[in-house]
Amino acid sequence: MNAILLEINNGIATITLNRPDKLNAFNREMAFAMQQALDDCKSDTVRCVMITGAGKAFSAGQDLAEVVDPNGPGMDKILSEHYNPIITRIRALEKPVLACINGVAAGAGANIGLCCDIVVATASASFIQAFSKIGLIPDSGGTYFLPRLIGWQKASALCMLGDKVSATEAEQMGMVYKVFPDADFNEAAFAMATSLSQLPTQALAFTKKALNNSMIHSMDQQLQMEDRLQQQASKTEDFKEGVAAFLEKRKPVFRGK
Ligand code: LHQ
Repeated sequence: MNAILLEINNGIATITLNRPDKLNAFNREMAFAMQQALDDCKSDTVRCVMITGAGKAFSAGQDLAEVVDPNGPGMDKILSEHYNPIITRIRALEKPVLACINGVAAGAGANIGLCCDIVVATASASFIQAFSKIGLIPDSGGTYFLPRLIGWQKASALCMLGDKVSATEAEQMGMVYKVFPDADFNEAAFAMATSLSQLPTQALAFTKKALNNSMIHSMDQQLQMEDRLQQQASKTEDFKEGVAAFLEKRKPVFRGK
């Protein structure tokens, strides 16, 4: 059974974390397959990426059995070879990545979700910075993204206490964009992915680049970057189409070019 499934249809790539009997916990094989799937999403045929989990969980993070396996990859490799390349790929991918949190998201599983461009969750989902419970520190970008998403105090408390946060609490905190009732989740998440796949993909890529850099830039640097990226956006076919459609009072058809 493939630990990662990748399906591409009508501009939407769906990456499914697929070890349901282990709550989609990551082992080395799965981490490499995830990196490959994200690389495959660089194709121009993809204009939006959805990441979700098979079965009842999104992901329980690192497969803890692999950590203690004497034939396993070893602590020195797990972050540098498994998770960090996944996080950097998601942030560098020049298209929107939508995390569809379909169930519990713990440890690195939670943080892979939280580094995505938009995070939606089903009402029964939950998030756990499970690390302190096993004597580790939040990784996979947890100490980078969480304080920026929800503020220092809440991030600090969640990272230290490892409290379970419900989808509704996560939405209130700003960790999640929207929560949908379980019965509507698949349809609502897919509708959002469809909208994203029909937007001007290059403008979204430039937006993502600007937001990535806003984490580290001064205001002046950011204003200069917006200027540069806006000029690039204004040279796309989609910009011409957007303005023409507005003036002609019709719906634009963006092609991601
Ligand atoms: C699992 C796991 C799992 C293996 C459930 N591994 N089997 C980076 C650097 C280096 C090393 C370490 O890791 C990291 C990054 C990290 O992600 S560290 C954090 C690792 N994750 C955790 O500590 C979470 C561990 N799991 C849990 O706390 C619970 O399973 C949660 C809260 C996620 C779900 O609870 P339940 O819904 O009650 O499910 P369960 O605990 O009964 O689990 C179902 C099965 O899945 C069970 O197997 P079994 O054969 O008994 O049915 C678990 O053993 C297995 N499983 N998580 N991470």
